[in-house]
Amino acid sequence: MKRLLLLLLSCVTTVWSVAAQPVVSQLRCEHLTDPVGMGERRPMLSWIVSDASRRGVMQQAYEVRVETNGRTVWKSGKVESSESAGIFYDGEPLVSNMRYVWKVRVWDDRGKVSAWSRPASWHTGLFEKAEWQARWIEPQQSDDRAAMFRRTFRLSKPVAEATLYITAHGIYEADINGRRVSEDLLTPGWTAYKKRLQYQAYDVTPFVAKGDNAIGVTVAKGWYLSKLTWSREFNYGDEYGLLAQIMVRYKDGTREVIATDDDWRTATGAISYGNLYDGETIDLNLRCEGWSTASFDDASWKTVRLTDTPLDNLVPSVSPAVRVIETFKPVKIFTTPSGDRVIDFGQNISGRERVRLHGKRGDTVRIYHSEILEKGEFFTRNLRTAKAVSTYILSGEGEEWVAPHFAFYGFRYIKVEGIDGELNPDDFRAEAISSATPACGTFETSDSLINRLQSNIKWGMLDNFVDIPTDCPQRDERLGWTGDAQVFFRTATFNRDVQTFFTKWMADVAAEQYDNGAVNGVYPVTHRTRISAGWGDAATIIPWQHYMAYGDRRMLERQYSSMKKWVDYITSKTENDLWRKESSYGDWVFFSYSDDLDGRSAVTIRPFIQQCFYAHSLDLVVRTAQLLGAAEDETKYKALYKRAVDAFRNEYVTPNGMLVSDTQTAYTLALMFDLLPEEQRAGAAKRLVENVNRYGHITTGFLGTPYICEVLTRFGYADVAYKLLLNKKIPSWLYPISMGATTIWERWNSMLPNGMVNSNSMVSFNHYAYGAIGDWLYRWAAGLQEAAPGFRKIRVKPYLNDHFTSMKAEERTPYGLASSAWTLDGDAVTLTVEIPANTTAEVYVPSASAECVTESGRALAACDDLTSEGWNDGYTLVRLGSGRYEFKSTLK
Ligand code: RAM
Repeated sequence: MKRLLLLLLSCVTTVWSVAAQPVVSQLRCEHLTDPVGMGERRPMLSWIVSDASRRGVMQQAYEVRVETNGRTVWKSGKVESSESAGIFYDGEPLVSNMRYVWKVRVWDDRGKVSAWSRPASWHTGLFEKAEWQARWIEPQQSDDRAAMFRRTFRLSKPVAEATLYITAHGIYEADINGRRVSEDLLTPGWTAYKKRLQYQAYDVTPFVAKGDNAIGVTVAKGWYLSKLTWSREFNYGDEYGLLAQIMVRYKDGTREVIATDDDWRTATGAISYGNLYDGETIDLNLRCEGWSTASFDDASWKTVRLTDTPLDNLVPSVSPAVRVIETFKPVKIFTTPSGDRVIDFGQNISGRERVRLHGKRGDTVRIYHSEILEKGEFFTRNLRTAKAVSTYILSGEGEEWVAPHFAFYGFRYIKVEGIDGELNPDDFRAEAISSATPACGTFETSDSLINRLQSNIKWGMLDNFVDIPTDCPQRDERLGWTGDAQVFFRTATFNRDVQTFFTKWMADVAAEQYDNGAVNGVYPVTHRTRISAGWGDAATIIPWQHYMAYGDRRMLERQYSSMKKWVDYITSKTENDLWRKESSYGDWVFFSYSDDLDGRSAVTIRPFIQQCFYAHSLDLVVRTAQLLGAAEDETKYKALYKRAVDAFRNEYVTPNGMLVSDTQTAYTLALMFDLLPEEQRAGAAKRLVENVNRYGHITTGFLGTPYICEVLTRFGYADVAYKLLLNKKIPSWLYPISMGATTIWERWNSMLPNGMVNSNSMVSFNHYAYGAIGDWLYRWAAGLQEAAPGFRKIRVKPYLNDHFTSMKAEERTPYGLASSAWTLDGDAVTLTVEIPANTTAEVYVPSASAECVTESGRALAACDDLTSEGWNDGYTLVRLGSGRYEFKSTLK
């Protein structure tokens, strides 16, 4: 018994002493977990420190070790630093196509050292173009069928490591020895192909072996060959192309490369489609069984054409590819009044159906896609010219599951044609696809409608973050609209970790920015759009907000010249410091009446909006110049900024503080961007409130919507912001929910209260822009904000509202999980916060006085693990370090 007790005691003490040490986890290289094909020569490393056993944990020092093939290439030694999110590799020069394994340990503020972390790795890409032995191959075929390429190869010795480097003109799927090498979809993704074509790298060691092997790659049209935009006038080229090489290292250290060359063979098979928008056809009778295995007989296949296409546009992928992220089962199968057989999957998604087919040889099954029912009928008018149909021609060889490989659709409903008898729910699935960015935030309240709104915001985002941030996933558009991405960016950062997703896309913005600095409305560029305020400003706003969210200033370094070019462009268009001439998009889809006899539509004149964004972008360039130490630029742009603001005040603000456009968007932008003199701000906020009360609802379009609630809250009208949030009548965020929405709509009235779809041709049920309210939900309502770039300092300041009994925001910051959760029971408040190690926080506890606040049952004065700084304007301010804290207080 005594022994047992002793044993127990020693277990307890070991657990205790282990827990009392810092722990290092979640090692990432260039923000990714164990990336393959990483292109940086000095990659950025980061990790997360935690220690649940105590509060106020700070890293004091770290040590990193990196090795390759058992040889150490970097020993950082013990470095005194609290930095854990931006350490640059500083060892021996990295070699291409090599796997590096690294680990880290840290010392905390008490000098306690952690154990070495579990090892993580990165695998370098190809640093030099000369390392590509592959040449582009083409099938010499120009019909709508997907091209198949194959080659057998013999590996003479046991393999230590094999890596596939691959890209295409079109989108590809690669198999080795009959197995798909990755779950990635739509690769190589969409970029400004002429300047930047991504290649992917995959560790294919488990796929190959000594002896005979085969690789097979299917290439379909994708973004490269499809005619894009509603006018179907743009594509990059008319020939499929493949560039690939498998780099093998044998166990004896020798190497071999199997590359695209004239030994490859090509044919067409089961898959065809005319266009990305129209959908895919699979003729199961034309399948080539076993075509990516070595024993397949390809005697009837054609030779390929080798081309001299230069390789200088190749860039490594930096961001997770598109994948299936969730699968849905049918929630309802029914026949519409006009006889269509329809399946409802319950959620509007981007993706594809997966269907189990059984039928006779030659039977044709068609699956149509739609986002919405109109009066109970399957509705496709809003797809415009996109056919969005999958066609399967059956082989009659028993039942099998099929799905499109290279097409995706925006849909919640499918219409099924060509299947006899009852539709069996077990035969149908819907697979949602999205760029596989890590989930990082959650937002939840006591109101199920607001939770539905949060879900719709999240799905609107997932459905539209399909390799690039698109406006919508369903109609003949699906383009990378800058304005939409700009207004939604902050909300995006709260829901998913989008740092690499935007690193990739912003590189395309910079790559295809016009020579005169003008920023197009869509990237990659498919056509010249209007050059517009709020759209072009994606070039300045996204890099700056990216830095604020993630703290990685390389985004600003990379984009800095693009940012300057954009404001220089605007400056070149100004007269007397006013940016007036331009046909911009204004406050796109703001609230208006179709028959506006008395002028109640909420029109904000476009030159006003332009001047707001001109000044704001200048402001961001000034801040960036300051940060990057570009003193001359700073002086130059500061002067321009001052002139732009003065011109704004002279032109658009009356002496009494009314704005020339007396609209919600006008006051919101002027206040959000700090354009009014101090003494006019409170008055402007009052006018904004009066305007909201006059209408009784929101009237903002894309540009005012992200900020209106923030501005109201900042100026003391959180109650009005909540009124807007909770309004259920059209136009409002909750109206679509009352109509059954599962995503965010393009227009406040995409569907009318009578159940009819808005008669306009531009009416999507999956545009995320209005979902930009999400940022306010996290940062103001729940009160979780960054107080320094990358959440190194955190501010928790919730705005309570008695419509709710609880609200909670959680966010995986670069330093770990932070959260703010409040409950309200009459006047009694509980505020629970969680602050990650290596950060500090200022927490504003809603309270009637500092005296009524307790933390975990203790009066603030008795807490030695935080500092209380007294009460002001409804809040008691406390400063604290990492840990979980529970504050209680009362509002009266
Ligand atoms: C529409 C797009 C997008 C918007 C532009 C101006 O075609 O759907 O949402 O940014 O126009």
